[in-house]
Amino acid sequence: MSDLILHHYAMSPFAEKIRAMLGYADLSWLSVAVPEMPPRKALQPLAGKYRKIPVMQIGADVFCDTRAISSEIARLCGKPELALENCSEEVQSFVRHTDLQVFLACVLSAPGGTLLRKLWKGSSLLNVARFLRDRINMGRTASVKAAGPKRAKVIVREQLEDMEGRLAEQPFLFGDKPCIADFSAYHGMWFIRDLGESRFIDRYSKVSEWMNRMRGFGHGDVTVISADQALDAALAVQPRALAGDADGALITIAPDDYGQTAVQGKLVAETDQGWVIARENSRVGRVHVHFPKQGYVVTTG
Ligand SMILES: N[C@@H](CCC(=O)N[C@@H](CS)C(=O)NCC(=O)O)C(=O)O
Repeated sequence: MSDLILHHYAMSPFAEKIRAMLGYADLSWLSVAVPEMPPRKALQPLAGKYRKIPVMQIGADVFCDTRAISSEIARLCGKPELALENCSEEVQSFVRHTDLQVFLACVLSAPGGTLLRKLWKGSSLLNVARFLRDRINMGRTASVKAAGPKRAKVIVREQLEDMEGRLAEQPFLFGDKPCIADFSAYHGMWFIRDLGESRFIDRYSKVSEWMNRMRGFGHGDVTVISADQALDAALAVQPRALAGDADGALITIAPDDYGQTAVQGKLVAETDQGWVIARENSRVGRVHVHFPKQGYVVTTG
Protein backbone atom coordinates (compact mmCIF):
# COMPACT_ATOMS: atom_id res chain seq x y z
CA MET A 1 0.00 0.00 0.00
CA SER A 2 1.15 3.55 -0.73
CA ASP A 3 2.45 5.63 2.16
CA LEU A 4 1.64 8.95 0.53
CA ILE A 5 -1.30 10.57 2.32
CA LEU A 6 -3.17 13.69 1.18
CA HIS A 7 -5.28 15.63 3.69
CA HIS A 8 -7.78 17.63 1.62
CA TYR A 9 -11.41 18.42 0.82
CA ALA A 10 -13.18 17.96 -2.49
CA MET A 11 -13.94 21.63 -3.20
CA SER A 12 -10.40 22.92 -2.53
CA PRO A 13 -8.72 24.28 -5.70
CA PHE A 14 -5.18 23.89 -4.33
CA ALA A 15 -6.04 20.30 -3.43
CA GLU A 16 -7.20 19.82 -7.03
CA LYS A 17 -3.81 21.12 -8.19
CA ILE A 18 -2.19 18.27 -6.26
CA ARG A 19 -4.81 15.62 -7.09
CA ALA A 20 -4.31 16.35 -10.80
CA MET A 21 -0.53 16.27 -10.36
CA LEU A 22 -0.77 12.90 -8.60
CA GLY A 23 -2.83 11.65 -11.54
CA TYR A 24 -0.24 12.89 -14.04
CA ALA A 25 2.56 11.44 -11.92
CA ASP A 26 0.67 8.12 -11.89
CA LEU A 27 1.15 7.72 -8.14
CA SER A 28 -0.96 5.73 -5.69
CA TRP A 29 -2.06 7.68 -2.64
CA LEU A 30 -4.22 7.60 0.45
CA SER A 31 -6.94 10.19 0.93
CA VAL A 32 -8.03 11.73 4.24
CA ALA A 33 -11.02 14.07 4.06
CA VAL A 34 -10.78 17.19 6.22
CA PRO A 35 -13.54 19.75 6.94
CA GLU A 36 -13.76 22.82 4.69
CA MET A 37 -12.75 25.06 7.59
CA PRO A 38 -11.02 24.83 10.96
CA PRO A 39 -11.12 23.34 13.52
CA ARG A 40 -9.33 20.40 11.93
CA LYS A 41 -8.49 18.53 15.09
CA ALA A 42 -7.24 15.40 13.38
CA LEU A 43 -4.67 17.35 11.36
CA GLN A 44 -3.30 19.32 14.31
CA PRO A 45 -0.99 16.59 15.70
CA LEU A 46 0.74 16.62 12.30
CA ALA A 47 0.72 20.23 11.12
CA GLY A 48 -0.04 22.18 14.31
CA LYS A 49 -2.07 25.30 13.64
CA TYR A 50 -1.18 25.49 9.94
CA ARG A 51 -4.60 26.15 8.41
CA LYS A 52 -4.17 25.77 4.68
CA ILE A 53 -5.16 22.80 2.59
CA PRO A 54 -3.84 20.51 1.19
CA VAL A 55 -1.27 18.94 3.50
CA MET A 56 0.67 15.88 2.40
CA GLN A 57 2.15 13.26 4.70
CA ILE A 58 4.62 10.47 4.15
CA GLY A 59 5.00 8.59 7.42
CA ALA A 60 6.28 11.10 9.98
CA ASP A 61 7.14 13.74 7.34
CA VAL A 62 4.50 16.38 6.75
CA PHE A 63 4.53 18.76 3.76
CA CYS A 64 2.74 22.09 4.01
CA ASP A 65 1.94 24.19 0.94
CA THR A 66 1.66 22.94 -2.65
CA ARG A 67 5.17 24.31 -3.33
CA ALA A 68 6.69 21.83 -0.85
CA ILE A 69 4.23 19.11 -1.86
CA SER A 70 4.96 19.36 -5.58
CA SER A 71 8.73 19.23 -5.00
CA GLU A 72 8.16 15.96 -3.18
CA ILE A 73 5.92 14.60 -5.94
CA ALA A 74 8.52 15.64 -8.55
CA ARG A 75 11.14 13.65 -6.65
CA LEU A 76 8.90 10.61 -6.21
CA CYS A 77 7.86 10.35 -9.86
CA GLY A 78 11.13 11.48 -11.44
CA LYS A 79 9.62 14.52 -13.21
CA PRO A 80 11.78 17.47 -12.10
CA GLU A 81 9.63 19.97 -14.02
CA LEU A 82 6.88 19.55 -11.40
CA ALA A 83 9.09 21.30 -8.79
CA LEU A 84 9.23 25.07 -8.90
CA GLU A 85 12.95 25.22 -8.12
CA ASN A 86 13.80 23.24 -11.27
CA CYS A 87 11.95 25.62 -13.59
CA SER A 88 13.01 28.79 -15.38
CA GLU A 89 12.46 32.26 -13.87
CA GLU A 90 9.68 32.77 -16.45
CA VAL A 91 7.79 29.70 -15.18
CA GLN A 92 8.43 30.64 -11.54
CA SER A 93 7.09 34.13 -12.04
CA PHE A 94 4.00 32.77 -13.89
CA VAL A 95 3.33 30.39 -10.97
CA ARG A 96 3.81 33.13 -8.32
CA HIS A 97 1.25 35.35 -10.05
CA THR A 98 -1.12 32.48 -10.82
CA ASP A 99 -1.12 30.92 -7.36
CA LEU A 100 -1.89 34.21 -5.65
CA GLN A 101 -3.51 37.00 -7.70
CA VAL A 102 -5.11 34.75 -10.32
CA PHE A 103 -6.26 32.21 -7.72
CA LEU A 104 -7.96 34.92 -5.62
CA ALA A 105 -9.52 36.40 -8.79
CA CYS A 106 -10.84 32.96 -9.85
CA VAL A 107 -12.41 32.42 -6.42
CA LEU A 108 -14.15 35.79 -6.67
CA SER A 109 -15.25 35.23 -10.28
CA ALA A 110 -16.66 31.71 -9.86
CA PRO A 111 -20.46 31.39 -9.58
CA GLY A 112 -20.95 31.69 -5.79
CA GLY A 113 -24.53 30.34 -5.83
CA THR A 114 -23.58 27.02 -7.46
CA LEU A 115 -20.61 26.56 -5.16
CA LEU A 116 -22.55 27.31 -2.00
CA ARG A 117 -25.33 24.95 -3.11
CA LYS A 118 -22.74 22.21 -3.54
CA LEU A 119 -21.32 22.93 -0.10
CA TRP A 120 -24.82 22.90 1.39
CA LYS A 121 -25.66 19.59 -0.31
CA GLY A 122 -22.74 17.90 1.42
CA SER A 123 -23.44 19.44 4.86
CA SER A 124 -26.00 21.86 6.34
CA LEU A 125 -27.13 25.46 6.08
CA LEU A 126 -25.39 26.17 9.38
CA ASN A 127 -22.16 24.86 7.90
CA VAL A 128 -22.55 27.15 4.90
CA ALA A 129 -23.05 30.15 7.23
CA ARG A 130 -19.97 29.16 9.27
CA PHE A 131 -17.98 28.76 6.05
CA LEU A 132 -18.91 32.23 4.82
CA ARG A 133 -18.04 33.78 8.18
CA ASP A 134 -14.71 31.94 8.23
CA ARG A 135 -13.73 33.09 4.74
CA ILE A 136 -14.81 36.70 5.39
CA ASN A 137 -12.63 36.72 8.51
CA MET A 138 -9.74 35.19 6.61
CA GLY A 139 -10.05 37.94 3.97
CA ARG A 140 -10.19 40.66 6.63
CA THR A 141 -7.00 39.53 8.34
CA ALA A 142 -5.08 38.81 5.12
CA SER A 143 -2.00 40.87 4.29
CA VAL A 144 -2.81 40.63 0.57
CA LYS A 145 -6.04 42.23 -0.48
CA ALA A 146 -8.05 40.46 -3.16
CA ALA A 147 -9.13 42.61 -6.11
CA GLY A 148 -12.75 43.79 -6.22
CA PRO A 149 -15.17 41.66 -8.32
CA LYS A 150 -14.77 43.83 -11.46
CA ARG A 151 -10.98 43.83 -11.35
CA ALA A 152 -11.02 40.08 -10.54
CA LYS A 153 -12.86 39.39 -13.81
CA VAL A 154 -10.24 41.42 -15.70
CA ILE A 155 -7.42 39.42 -14.05
CA VAL A 156 -9.09 36.13 -15.04
CA ARG A 157 -9.66 37.34 -18.61
CA GLU A 158 -6.02 38.48 -18.94
CA GLN A 159 -4.84 35.11 -17.67
CA LEU A 160 -7.10 33.24 -20.11
CA GLU A 161 -5.87 35.35 -23.03
CA ASP A 162 -2.26 34.71 -22.06
CA MET A 163 -2.95 30.98 -21.79
CA GLU A 164 -4.87 30.87 -25.09
CA GLY A 165 -1.83 32.44 -26.82
CA ARG A 166 0.62 29.96 -25.30
CA LEU A 167 -1.64 26.98 -26.08
CA ALA A 168 -2.01 28.03 -29.74
CA GLU A 169 1.69 27.14 -30.08
CA GLN A 170 2.05 24.03 -27.93
CA PRO A 171 -0.07 21.47 -26.04
CA PHE A 172 0.97 22.66 -22.55
CA LEU A 173 1.68 26.14 -21.25
CA PHE A 174 5.45 25.98 -21.47
CA GLY A 175 6.08 23.15 -23.94
CA ASP A 176 5.18 19.66 -25.07
CA LYS A 177 4.61 18.28 -21.59
CA PRO A 178 3.08 19.72 -18.43
CA CYS A 179 5.21 21.44 -15.82
CA ILE A 180 4.22 22.93 -12.48
CA ALA A 181 2.76 26.00 -14.25
CA ASP A 182 0.06 23.86 -15.89
CA PHE A 183 -1.15 22.55 -12.53
CA SER A 184 -1.08 26.05 -11.00
CA ALA A 185 -3.11 27.47 -13.86
CA TYR A 186 -5.50 24.51 -13.92
CA HIS A 187 -6.91 24.61 -10.40
CA GLY A 188 -8.36 28.14 -10.56
CA MET A 189 -10.00 27.46 -13.93
CA TRP A 190 -11.25 24.10 -12.60
CA PHE A 191 -12.92 26.03 -9.76
CA ILE A 192 -14.75 28.27 -12.25
CA ARG A 193 -15.62 25.73 -14.95
CA ASP A 194 -15.81 22.26 -13.45
CA LEU A 195 -16.87 23.02 -9.88
CA GLY A 196 -18.68 26.32 -10.48
CA GLU A 197 -20.25 25.07 -13.75
CA SER A 198 -19.66 28.42 -15.49
CA ARG A 199 -19.56 28.37 -19.31
CA PHE A 200 -17.37 31.47 -19.41
CA ILE A 201 -14.16 29.58 -20.28
CA ASP A 202 -15.81 27.82 -23.28
CA ARG A 203 -15.05 30.82 -25.49
CA TYR A 204 -11.31 30.09 -25.06
CA SER A 205 -11.11 26.97 -27.21
CA LYS A 206 -7.42 26.17 -26.66
CA VAL A 207 -7.77 26.58 -22.91
CA SER A 208 -10.88 24.39 -22.91
CA GLU A 209 -9.08 21.62 -24.80
CA TRP A 210 -6.08 21.94 -22.47
CA MET A 211 -8.37 21.71 -19.42
CA ASN A 212 -9.85 18.50 -20.81
CA ARG A 213 -6.32 17.15 -21.32
CA MET A 214 -5.41 18.08 -17.74
CA ARG A 215 -8.63 16.52 -16.38
CA GLY A 216 -7.84 13.42 -18.43
CA PHE A 217 -4.83 12.72 -16.20
CA GLY A 218 -7.32 11.77 -13.46
CA HIS A 219 -6.31 11.69 -9.82
CA GLY A 220 -4.15 8.56 -9.75
CA ASP A 221 -4.90 5.45 -7.73
CA VAL A 222 -6.72 6.63 -4.55
CA THR A 223 -7.66 4.73 -1.40
CA VAL A 224 -9.71 6.46 1.30
CA ILE A 225 -8.45 6.08 4.86
CA SER A 226 -9.48 7.63 8.20
CA ALA A 227 -7.67 10.46 9.96
CA ASP A 228 -6.79 8.00 12.74
CA GLN A 229 -5.06 5.70 10.26
CA ALA A 230 -3.00 8.66 9.04
CA LEU A 231 -1.99 9.53 12.61
CA ASP A 232 -1.10 5.87 13.25
CA ALA A 233 1.09 5.94 10.13
CA ALA A 234 3.02 8.89 11.56
CA LEU A 235 3.37 7.24 14.97
CA ALA A 236 4.68 4.02 13.45
CA VAL A 237 7.86 5.50 11.95
CA GLN A 238 10.57 8.07 12.55
CA PRO A 239 10.98 11.03 10.19
CA ARG A 240 13.35 10.33 7.33
CA ALA A 241 16.98 11.52 7.20
CA LEU A 242 17.30 15.23 6.45
CA ALA A 243 19.04 17.09 3.64
CA GLY A 244 20.58 20.32 4.92
CA ASP A 245 21.23 21.07 8.57
CA ALA A 246 20.32 23.62 11.23
CA ASP A 247 20.93 24.42 14.89
CA GLY A 248 17.63 23.27 16.42
CA ALA A 249 16.52 26.79 17.39
CA LEU A 250 12.88 27.24 18.30
CA ILE A 251 11.12 29.10 15.47
CA THR A 252 7.64 29.90 14.26
CA ILE A 253 6.67 29.76 10.59
CA ALA A 254 3.61 31.41 9.07
CA PRO A 255 2.31 32.17 5.56
CA ASP A 256 2.86 35.80 4.56
CA ASP A 257 -0.40 36.28 2.63
CA TYR A 258 -3.62 34.92 4.19
CA GLY A 259 -4.55 32.25 6.71
CA GLN A 260 -1.40 33.34 8.57
CA THR A 261 -1.65 31.04 11.61
CA ALA A 262 1.84 30.13 12.80
CA VAL A 263 3.41 26.75 13.53
CA GLN A 264 6.14 26.42 16.12
CA GLY A 265 8.94 23.86 16.17
CA LYS A 266 12.69 23.29 16.27
CA LEU A 267 14.48 24.12 13.04
CA VAL A 268 16.20 20.89 11.99
CA ALA A 269 17.04 21.63 8.34
CA GLU A 270 17.29 24.59 6.02
CA THR A 271 17.93 24.51 2.27
CA ASP A 272 17.68 27.19 -0.44
CA GLN A 273 14.06 26.18 -0.95
CA GLY A 274 12.69 25.47 2.49
CA TRP A 275 12.70 24.87 6.20
CA VAL A 276 11.98 21.71 8.17
CA ILE A 277 10.85 21.92 11.79
CA ALA A 278 10.59 19.09 14.31
CA ARG A 279 7.49 18.83 16.48
CA GLU A 280 6.46 16.25 19.07
CA ASN A 281 3.19 15.21 20.62
CA SER A 282 1.80 12.12 22.32
CA ARG A 283 -0.49 11.07 19.42
CA VAL A 284 2.15 10.93 16.64
CA GLY A 285 5.52 11.16 18.41
CA ARG A 286 8.12 13.17 16.52
CA VAL A 287 7.21 14.60 13.11
CA HIS A 288 9.18 16.76 10.68
CA VAL A 289 7.12 19.49 9.04
CA HIS A 290 8.41 20.81 5.69
CA PHE A 291 7.69 24.37 4.50
CA PRO A 292 8.80 26.23 1.38
CA LYS A 293 10.61 29.56 1.89
CA GLN A 294 8.62 31.34 -0.76
CA GLY A 295 5.46 32.77 0.77
CA TYR A 296 6.46 32.17 4.41
CA VAL A 297 8.00 34.20 7.22
CA VAL A 298 10.05 32.85 10.10
CA THR A 299 10.42 34.40 13.54
CA THR A 300 12.66 33.05 16.26
CA GLY A 301 11.38 31.99 19.67
N1 LIG B 1 -0.01 28.68 -0.78
C1 LIG B 1 -0.88 27.61 -0.41
C2 LIG B 1 -2.34 28.02 -0.67
C3 LIG B 1 -3.32 26.94 -0.20
C4 LIG B 1 -4.74 27.51 -0.03
O1 LIG B 1 -4.96 28.72 -0.05
N2 LIG B 1 -5.64 26.62 0.16
C5 LIG B 1 -7.01 27.03 0.43
C6 LIG B 1 -7.96 25.96 -0.05
S1 LIG B 1 -7.90 25.82 -1.79
C7 LIG B 1 -7.19 27.16 1.92
O2 LIG B 1 -6.43 26.60 2.67
N3 LIG B 1 -8.21 27.89 2.32
C8 LIG B 1 -8.50 28.01 3.72
C9 LIG B 1 -8.97 26.74 4.33
O3 LIG B 1 -9.33 25.78 3.63
O4 LIG B 1 -9.01 26.68 5.56
C10 LIG B 1 -0.51 26.36 -1.16
O5 LIG B 1 0.08 26.46 -2.25
O6 LIG B 1 -0.75 25.26 -0.64
